[in-house]
Amino acid sequence: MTTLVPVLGDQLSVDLSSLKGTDPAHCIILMMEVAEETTYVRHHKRKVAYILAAMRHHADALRRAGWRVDYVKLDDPDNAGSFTGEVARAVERHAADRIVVTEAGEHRVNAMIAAWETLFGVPVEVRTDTRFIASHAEFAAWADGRKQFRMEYFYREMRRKTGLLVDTKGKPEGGEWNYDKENRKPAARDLLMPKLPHFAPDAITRDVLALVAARFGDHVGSLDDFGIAVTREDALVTQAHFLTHALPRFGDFQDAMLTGEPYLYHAHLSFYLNAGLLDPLALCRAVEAEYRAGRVPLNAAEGFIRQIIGWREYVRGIYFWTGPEYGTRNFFGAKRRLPAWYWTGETDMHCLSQAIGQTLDLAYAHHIQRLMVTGNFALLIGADPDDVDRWYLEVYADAYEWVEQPNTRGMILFADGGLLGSKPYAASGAYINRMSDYCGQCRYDVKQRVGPDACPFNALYWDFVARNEDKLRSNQRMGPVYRNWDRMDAATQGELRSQAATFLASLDAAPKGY
Ligand code: FAD
Ligand code: DLZ
Ligand code: SF4
Repeated sequence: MTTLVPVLGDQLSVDLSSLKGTDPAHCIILMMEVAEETTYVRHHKRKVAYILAAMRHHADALRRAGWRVDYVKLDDPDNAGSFTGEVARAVERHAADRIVVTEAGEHRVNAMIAAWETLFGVPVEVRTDTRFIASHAEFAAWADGRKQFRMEYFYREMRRKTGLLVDTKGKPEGGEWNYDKENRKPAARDLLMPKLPHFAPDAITRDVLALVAARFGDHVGSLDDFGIAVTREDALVTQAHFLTHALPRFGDFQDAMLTGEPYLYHAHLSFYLNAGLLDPLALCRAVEAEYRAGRVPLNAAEGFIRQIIGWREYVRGIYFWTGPEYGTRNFFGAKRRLPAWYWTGETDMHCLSQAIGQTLDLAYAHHIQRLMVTGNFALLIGADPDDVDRWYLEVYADAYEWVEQPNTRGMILFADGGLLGSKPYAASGAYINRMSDYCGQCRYDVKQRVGPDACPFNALYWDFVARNEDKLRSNQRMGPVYRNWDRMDAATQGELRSQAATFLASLDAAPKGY
């Protein structure tokens, strides 16, 4: 009797559901580095290096814990190149008579898994991924029959379920469920801004870095100064560092952006949460403990917990509740290709060159850069959601489709027509100017709306509003925006639209990324 347990690259958790109740004496864990996963989009070099290095370290950790692990490396000459091909070889090699696997985070991979029983003629047990707080059934029970989804109501359910920041009478700590309005201070430069821990690559990671440099030289991004944690122990060091040094100010400066400061008071924990090195609920309990000990204010603790048990769970719920059809939605019928400079950062728009440049260096940008800079620009120019999805999936080391797609297609592009959020996050240059120091260092003038020096976001914003009037005017939350548009005289409206048309024509004439 041999049970084969395939463990995927984002399932690097010691208490993975597929391992629970499984007898190590009768089980082989299969871990596979496969070309299909490394290239189904052209992942950032740092992302591939992080995942492969974390996989290799996790295999060692599992072995130390008494498991038998069969690990197939990317450069193994017999490597079949896909999960299905490698599972086929392993079933044969180990005469496996059963497969147990934790469900995958992408429909694409779950479709592969669904075919295994027929292909290999052995029973396949697919287990729920218990690392999330809401099961698919719980999300469906919340979602079914609702005309409108709002993260806030789902989030309250998760607060009640976990008891996080809820008092003994079931009331939210401090009287409010959400302190979002206290999360919007613009950042000021501060010499005490925390520096992220850096982990020097060991021999295993150095091997992976050499492999990635040799094999994925044509993928975007840099491997320079690679210092990402690739073990659970080091991920826990980063978590502890965040709790002490960044969390206290996370709430105040959650939406802020500063030139040359990629992290500010953000956690940089999504890489580890999504690959399984850290446990989201344990992290939230640690955050709550910091608040209860009086070391962090409520707006920080609540703001952070909301991101994890609110947004993170909510986007996953939407991805699985809607199914693969969600990835085809295109409410505005947008079809503009992304410009080639999304892959180089070479643009005069300082906010975009900062957000993209740092993404290419680090495979990381914080939420407001993803949402209000690269995302906002993609929305305003009418970028094709397929291009935008692919770009976000490629460039961020925390990107797997379950989390990337609802954020991209739903949150930034409103391509789902308002399922995830109630109105598009469209903004002119004024928002970026308020929340960052970018505009002061830009060749464009954020105060101007037309003319050669005008900030492109300004005319693009009004053009987006006018262009999509038939789809958006009836949206109650867009009422004030259309009232402002209506107050402008026809000449002003015409100037704004022609300024945007000139800019868009120049984009269309420039090289494209895909
Ligand atoms: P912090 O700002 O410190 O937040 C703490 C944690 O909250 C994050 O680690 C993350 O786990 C969670 N979180 C916060 N917001 C979200 C959200 N909207 N959705 C899911 N989790 C959230 N996050 C990913 O993990 N993978 C992605 O592929 C991804 N793609 C995104 C694409 C777009 C267009 C946008 C707008 C957001 C995306 N996010 C994604 C959400 C968010 O930007 C990142 O989780 C965050 O920037 C990670 O950095 P951090 O760990 O420093 O986060
Ligand atoms: C993202 C990724 C990459 C780059 N490489 C591998 C790999 O070689 N082997 C593996 O098991 N997983 C990899 N992954 C993560 C998978 O793509 C991820 O597990 C699935 O998409 C399911 O979310
Ligand atoms: Fe970005 Fe406009 Fe500000 Fe330049 S002026 S940084 S383009 S918002």
